Amino acid sequence: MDFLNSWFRTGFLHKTGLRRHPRYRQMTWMDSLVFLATLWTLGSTQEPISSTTVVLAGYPAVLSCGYVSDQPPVSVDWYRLEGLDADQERTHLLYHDSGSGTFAFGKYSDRATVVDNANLRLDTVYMSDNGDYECEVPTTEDYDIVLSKVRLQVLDSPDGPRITGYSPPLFAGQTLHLRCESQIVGDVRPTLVWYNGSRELSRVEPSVWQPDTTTAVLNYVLDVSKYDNAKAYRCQALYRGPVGVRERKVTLDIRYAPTTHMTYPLGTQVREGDDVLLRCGVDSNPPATVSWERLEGAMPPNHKLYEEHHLLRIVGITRAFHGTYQCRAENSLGVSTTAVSLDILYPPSIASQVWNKAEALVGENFTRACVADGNPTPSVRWSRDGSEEVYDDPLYFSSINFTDDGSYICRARSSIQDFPDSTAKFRLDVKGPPQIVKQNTIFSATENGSVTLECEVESDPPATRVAWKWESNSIESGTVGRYSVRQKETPTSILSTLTIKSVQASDFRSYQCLAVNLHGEETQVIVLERATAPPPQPIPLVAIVLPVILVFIMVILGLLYYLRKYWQRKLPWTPKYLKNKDMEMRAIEDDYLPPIAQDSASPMPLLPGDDPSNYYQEPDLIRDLEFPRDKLSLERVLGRGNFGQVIKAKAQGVGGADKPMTVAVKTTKDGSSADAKDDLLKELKMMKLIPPHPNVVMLIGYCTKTEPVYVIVEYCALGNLQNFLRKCRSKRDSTYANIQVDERLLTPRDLASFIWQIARGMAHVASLKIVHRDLASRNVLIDKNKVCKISDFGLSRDVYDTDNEEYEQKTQGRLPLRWMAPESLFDHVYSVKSDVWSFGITMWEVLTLACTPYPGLSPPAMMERLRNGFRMSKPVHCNEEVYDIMRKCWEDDPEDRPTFIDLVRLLEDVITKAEDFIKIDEIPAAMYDESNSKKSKQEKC
Ligand code: ACK
Repeated sequence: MDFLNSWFRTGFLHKTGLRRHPRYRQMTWMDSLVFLATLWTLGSTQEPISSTTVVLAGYPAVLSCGYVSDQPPVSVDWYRLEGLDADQERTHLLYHDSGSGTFAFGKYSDRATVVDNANLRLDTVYMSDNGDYECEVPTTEDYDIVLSKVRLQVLDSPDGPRITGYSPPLFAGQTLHLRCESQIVGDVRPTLVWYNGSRELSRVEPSVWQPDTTTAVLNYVLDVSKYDNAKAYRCQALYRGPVGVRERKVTLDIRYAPTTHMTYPLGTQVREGDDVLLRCGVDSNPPATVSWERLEGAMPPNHKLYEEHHLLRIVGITRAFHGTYQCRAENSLGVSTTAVSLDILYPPSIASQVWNKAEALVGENFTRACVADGNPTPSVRWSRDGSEEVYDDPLYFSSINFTDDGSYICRARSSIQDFPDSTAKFRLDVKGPPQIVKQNTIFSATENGSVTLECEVESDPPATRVAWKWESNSIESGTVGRYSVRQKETPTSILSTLTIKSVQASDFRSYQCLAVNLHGEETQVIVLERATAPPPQPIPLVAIVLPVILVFIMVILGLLYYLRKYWQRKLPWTPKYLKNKDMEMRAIEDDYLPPIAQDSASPMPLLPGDDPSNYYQEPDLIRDLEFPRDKLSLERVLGRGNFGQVIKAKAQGVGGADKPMTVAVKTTKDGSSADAKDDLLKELKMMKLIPPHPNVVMLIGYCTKTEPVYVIVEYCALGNLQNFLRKCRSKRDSTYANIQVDERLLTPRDLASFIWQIARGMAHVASLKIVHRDLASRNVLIDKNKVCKISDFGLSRDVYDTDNEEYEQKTQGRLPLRWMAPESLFDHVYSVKSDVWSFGITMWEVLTLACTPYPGLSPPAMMERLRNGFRMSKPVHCNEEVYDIMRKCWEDDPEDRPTFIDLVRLLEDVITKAEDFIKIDEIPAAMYDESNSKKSKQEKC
């Protein structure tokens, strides 16, 4: 009966709505009928929905029954309601819990449980679980029940994130407030994250939301710039469980004015003829329109625009279209421009007027500029045709000389290596009065013999007249009595000869050779002396056998002559020769000792060729050599300067000798200042301190008691070494073949010997603690035996050499800048070691046959270079060892330079192997060619 009542209550009553009866658990089927009849007559009563639970499909759900008590209920029944209203309402028991056990029915069987006394938990909900549920819990034994109706709303998925706050157009500089919202469904709360690309910008965790919050919100604030254009901002909602990640993104469209920059060309230097591509990089939103212009004027005719790519192309650009190219970009928000300056590079080219031939008069200043165009600006240097020396531009000659005659090449060179040089050449034709080439100015003859005097004239324009004059005679050509004049013309000179037959005593005199041309005249004094040696007697022809004897004698004589020449040529001056002679070697060593220690009894060092009788020796150092003026007969001027002159003279009774001695007399010129006289006296004072030495010009005497002051020194027939070397240049070919027939012919051995002798002379001077201060080849004299003698002592350098540009003007006087050591140039310090420096320069002069040192460099340029450690390079034709010696003389620190004694020894070692001392074949031809033979001492290499 119980079972029937139970079925009746759970099945029938429940389905019919009778369970809503407050006592339906105690109802019998009769009660039910009465109650149903009441319901039917009263109408149905609906339970209100007590709560709604929203869940996501796939997640668990807990439906609340609303039962609140400390005691667990007697039973719990959960029903699923079907149908929309009470009439149609049907219920399914899905869960039953009572003292006899718990039951879950149907599709809830494996996922429904009761938690917290009466609440129903579904482990996983499905979309099909959407609907209303009811729970029934009796509270007391009197069958009172608690009924609760719960609505379960199952959502497929949450709404997902939504972005608000952005509405284009947006302009750079504005602030953007982005908002991201996403739905919270029940317990399913998302984490919200803002991203820019993969970069996380901000995040909010689910725990911050209150239980009843239904929307998760995350804001992001941004000051936008143009760089945010096209950037995507993402908002992600991360749900635990099956929903997972939901995302929304927004792409910004930021508007801004254009900006421009030049992307091509990469450099601003282009070569003429190249194609040039210019590209303007434009950044703008909305897009800009782009145009090009050339600020200096018209665009090149051959240009093309590619608007789409903002490109400008110029085909084969020319230098005329250098300048600034500008690109202009414009949109609704603004304008921007950018420019590039194109520098068009092109090779050097020299303006054609440089090709003109130029003429200049001797003594004039001459300048010629070389105008060269090119980009980059080319460096312009001048050189002389056939020479390696270079000169700065403009080419400048102060007081031009015949030696400057020649072709000059201007070379413009670009710093860009593969641009070819541009060259132009012009001929400089130097015109001026004739020049008498000094050869032999003293001739000798015997009485009744005949003699031919020679005078060689070089002239441009050609000499209009060359004549011989003496007393009242003047002969240009032809024969007058015993005198006949002939002229032989060569391409470069006229050789005029005066032949005197049956020479008479009155013919021993001086003659003038006069040459005249358009620009002036020149006179040379030529002296005819009486020959001292008697002419050889003719060998009488006696008989027929005589020719045989004659031939025999001639052969012997020839042999003797040859041997004599051979030994002469062996150059007894070389150290090698001296080394073989003990006596003389000792003499050399003695030179290294202070000569003060030498007494008059010890032999003076002799060099072969020295004539001991020529030396006027005095035992005392401070010698009184006052010479009687009337014993001096002046002959001719050897050379003169502004204040002084050197005169050749005969001195009678020197050292008690019977024969007159040929001497040179240094004196002041008429009208020269008191300073000039002082200088000469100073030089005399210095010379008096120097005991005789074969390589120092010897003081023979002086006349100081009355005016003019005469300083008498030994005569050196070959003049100064500088002039001598320059004169020797033209004889090169025969010289180096060693066919020696003329004192002007030089061998490498000669040059070696000169250097060595100068070192010896200076060792002597240095041992006396005398500083020369002006050692240079022009101040070395050379006698007829090619013995070098140091001369020009004291401070009177300018007295005899005023036309010598080698003394550059300084405040107190002219200074030999090119010969001076750095400490003298820059600090005015002079010492024996600064003389050593000058010796190195003198050595260089000898080896280049007297080129001007630092060729091509002006004095300031030379000094600047010297200060920076520059030294002259090795003359091509001299060997390394010799150059090494020079370089030692040019050490910066004076202490590092050798002494003159060291130098004598070093040179002995080197020049004993004199064969390769100078490499003959490598001597630059231009240095010696015939045209140079007429060059003066201003010779530049
Ligand atoms: O080369 P030179 O003929 O030699 O020209 C100069 C000129 O005088 C002016 O200095 C010459 N000279 C100087 N001293 C002497 C001397 N002692 N013997 C011969 N010539 C001399 C020098």
